[in-house]
Amino acid sequence: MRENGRPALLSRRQILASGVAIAGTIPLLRSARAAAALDAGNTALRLTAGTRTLVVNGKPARVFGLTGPDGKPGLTLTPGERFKVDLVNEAGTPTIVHWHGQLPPWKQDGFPWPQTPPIPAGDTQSYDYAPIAGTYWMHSHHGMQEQSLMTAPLIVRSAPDMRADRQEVVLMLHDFSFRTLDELLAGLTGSQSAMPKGGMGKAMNIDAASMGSMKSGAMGAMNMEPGMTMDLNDIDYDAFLANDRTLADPEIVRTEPSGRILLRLINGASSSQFWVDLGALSGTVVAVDGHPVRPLRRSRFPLAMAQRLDVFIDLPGNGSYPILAQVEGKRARTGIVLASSGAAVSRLAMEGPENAPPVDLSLERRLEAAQPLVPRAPDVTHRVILDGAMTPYAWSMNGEYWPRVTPLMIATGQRVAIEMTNHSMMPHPMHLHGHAFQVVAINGAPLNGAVRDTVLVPTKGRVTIAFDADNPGRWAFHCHNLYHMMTGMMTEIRYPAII
Ligand SMILES: [Cu+2]
Repeated sequence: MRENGRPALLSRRQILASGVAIAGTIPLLRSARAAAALDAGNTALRLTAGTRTLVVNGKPARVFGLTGPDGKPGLTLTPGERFKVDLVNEAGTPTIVHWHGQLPPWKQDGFPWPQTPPIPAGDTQSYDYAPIAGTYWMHSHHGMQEQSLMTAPLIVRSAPDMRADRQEVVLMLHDFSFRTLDELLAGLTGSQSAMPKGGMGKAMNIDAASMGSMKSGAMGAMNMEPGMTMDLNDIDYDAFLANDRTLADPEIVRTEPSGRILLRLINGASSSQFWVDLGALSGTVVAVDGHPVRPLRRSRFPLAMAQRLDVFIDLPGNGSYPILAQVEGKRARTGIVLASSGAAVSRLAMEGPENAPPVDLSLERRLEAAQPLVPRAPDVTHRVILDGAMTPYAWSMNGEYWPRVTPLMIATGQRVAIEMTNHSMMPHPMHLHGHAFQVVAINGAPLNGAVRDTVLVPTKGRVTIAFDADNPGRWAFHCHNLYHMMTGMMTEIRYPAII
C-alpha cells in the first residue's frame, strides 16, 4: 500500500477490494463515473485552473478558481478511485497546484521544484496516484495565487462515508481583500520588488485602489500576559468567506430533521485563523487533517491555517443552525446555516460580540490519534527555530530564508522527529509535504497526539512531531501563513540521491 504502508489505509483499501464494503456504496456506484473509477483504465477527471467573478460586499471581484468536472469547486473522489486528474491551466498565467495533505510521489506534489516547474498558461499536467481518504484541499503553490482563491476542497470518500445515513457538508473558509497581491505583500514588506512572479497583478482586481487599508505593524496585537504581546493578523481583510460567501448572504444548507451531518471544515485562508462555533449544536470531532482521532465532543473548535476538522453533528430536529467561524483577535466572522426545510433563517450579524481569543492548542492537547505511530525512538531529530518580526517583515527557519536554505536530510526507513521552537511573536501553522506526522510533544510534555499534516506552533511555544520517512523525494516544510512563507519561512526536507 502506498507507499507508506500505514496499516489502517491498507485495510481500508483491502476492504474495498474485497467487495464486502462495496455493498454500502451502492447508491454512488450506480453513477457511471464511480463505476468507471473501479476500472483500471478509468479516464482522467478534468480539473480547470481558471478565473471567475465573485461578488463580495456588493462589489465584483475577479479571482482564480479550481473547478472540477461537475462545474463545482475542487474534486470529490469515491472510495478506491485513483487521483487521476488532468489539470488544465486556463488561468492565463503559470500555475502549480498542491494536493495539500495527500501523499503522492514527490514529482506529483504540486510544488515548484526545478524538476517540476509551474504549468505554463494553456498547458495541461496529468496526475495519477493512490489518494488517502479524508478531508483534504488543493491550492496553488505558485506566487500568491492562493490569496486570490486558487483553492478548493479535495474530498476523498471512504467506504463508511458512502453510507446514506449522513449528509456531508463542506465548509471552506477564506480571507479576502480587494487589494492586489502586489499591494498586500508590499504593504507588509514596504517593497513592490518583493513580489514574486506569478501573482494576479493589478488587472485582475477591480476597484483595488479604493478598498481596504494595510496594517503597517502589529495592529492585531493582543495582550497575552504582562510584558508579552502577540501579533495575530498581519492583514486587514475586506471580507471573510465561507464557501465563497459572507454572512450578508450565507449559504443555506437544507438538512433533514434530526439528521446526522458530517461537517468537513477546511481553513483555506491565507493569513487568518478561526474559532468555529456550532452555536446551539454540539459535535464530535472524528478526524483532523483527514486522519481519524478518538472522538471528542465540542461545540467550539480552533482551526489554524490549512487545517481541517471532520465533525459529526446530530441535528436535534427541525430548525436553523448557523455554523460560524470568527477570526482570532477580531470580531469579524463568517459561516453557513444548516436549516431544515421550511425553517426560518434569521439574519446574522457579521461581527461577534467581542474579539475572539488567539487560536491555541487547547484542542490539540486533547486529540489522540486513532491510529498512532508504532512507538519507536527517533533515528534522527531535527531542531528548527521559527523566528521573524514585523519590521522588517521577514520570517525564518533556523535563521535561513527560503530559497537560500540548508535541506534537512532524512533517509528512507528512519523515524524522524522535528522539534519546532517558536521564538517569534506570531503563531506559525507548520505544514510538511508528503508525510503525515504525529504530534508527540507540546512544550516538552509527551502526548500521543493526532496524526495530521499541519500543526500550530504558538508564540514562544515548542511542538514536536514524528513521522516515518517512507516517501523519498524533495519536500517543502513551511509556515502556512502565506505572507510568512513568501518572506522566507520555508525549508526543504530531503532524502539523499534524489534527482
Ligand atoms: Cu508563520
